[in-house]
Amino acid sequence: MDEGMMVLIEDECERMGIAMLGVADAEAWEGPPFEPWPPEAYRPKSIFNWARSVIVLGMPVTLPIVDSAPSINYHELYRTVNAFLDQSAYLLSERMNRSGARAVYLSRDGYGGLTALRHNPRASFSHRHAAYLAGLGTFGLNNMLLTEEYGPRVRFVSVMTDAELPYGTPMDEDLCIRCLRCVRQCPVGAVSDAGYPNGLIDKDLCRKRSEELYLSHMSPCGICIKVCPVGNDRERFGRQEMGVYIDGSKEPGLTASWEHLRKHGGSSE
Ligand code: B12
Repeated sequence: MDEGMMVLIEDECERMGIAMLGVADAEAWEGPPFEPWPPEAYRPKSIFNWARSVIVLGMPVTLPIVDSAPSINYHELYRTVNAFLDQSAYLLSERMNRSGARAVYLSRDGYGGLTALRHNPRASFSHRHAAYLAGLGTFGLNNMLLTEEYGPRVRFVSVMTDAELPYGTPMDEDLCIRCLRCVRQCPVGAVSDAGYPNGLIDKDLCRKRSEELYLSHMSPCGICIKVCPVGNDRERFGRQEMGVYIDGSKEPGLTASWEHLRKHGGSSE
């Protein structure tokens, strides 16, 4: 066990301002906890045969901005978080390489735009599964990994390394309460009530919705993560009242602010 390397990783993450850090055992992909599971070629040891650990970094998308989605503000926040995750994972991997380990980061997404997903709707590696195995959260009906702190409003990136690190294990408690809000409020009906992994979302319907929003600079959609009641961020921002997503007249001030944010910066203004 390389405890010195783990201290270095924690220090670097603290310095960079990383909100969530977890480590998964690269071997943990080999005994699938459920089916379907990422096939052999999508597992860490198939991608880099020297991989022993997968480090997962997570950063939140801030609730009041997700609340305004679809909007230019969520569009920009999404881009900011993506760039920050990739840069942080790159910096961490290079810092580890200078300290004698092998470390490689895989981009937080790994696809060249929505058109590229039309024929191949998968990336080469799934950060959600890495975060699950690292013990950062559990899968929700919306197919997202739900976390205690931010519910599904968190994005991930992974670093594969040959360092042997202290591993997390999947959480016992299921964080999804099956309230069906994500199922009922998805504007294109892409979310199934069967639950992950039996009810995988209709990726093509979701992708098409993002494509439409992209034309007005308001992608991605974000509704299935904003209507999820799970996450301590709801209390922090005083946003536990969920009815407002269905009936806006319950809190006219709040919905007026969302309308205001949506009216600017996109070509639909
Ligand atoms: C492609 C993609 C999309 C596509 C398809 C969505 C999807 N559900 O896969 C689109 C553009 C529609 C999309 C939308 C969104 N996404 Co997205 N997306 C990705 C991306 C780039 C790849 C996912 C992937 O391919 N994983 C790999 C495969 C192995 O996993 P899988 O699809 O679940 O596969 C299962 C089965 O299909 C089967 N399987 C997999 N491969 C194969 C192959 C064969 C041959 C077989 C038989 C079976 C099989 O096993 C798997 C396990 O059950 C990831 C980033 C990443 N690289 O991880 C982000 C990611 C999953 N997205 C994310 C987010 C947040 C979103 C959105 C909320 C964005 C938004 N709109 O605001 C929406 C939510 C949609 C939803 N509810 O699912 C986050 C999730 C964070 C979290 N907390 O969980 C990720 C991890 C990005 C990130 N870096 O944080 N996304």
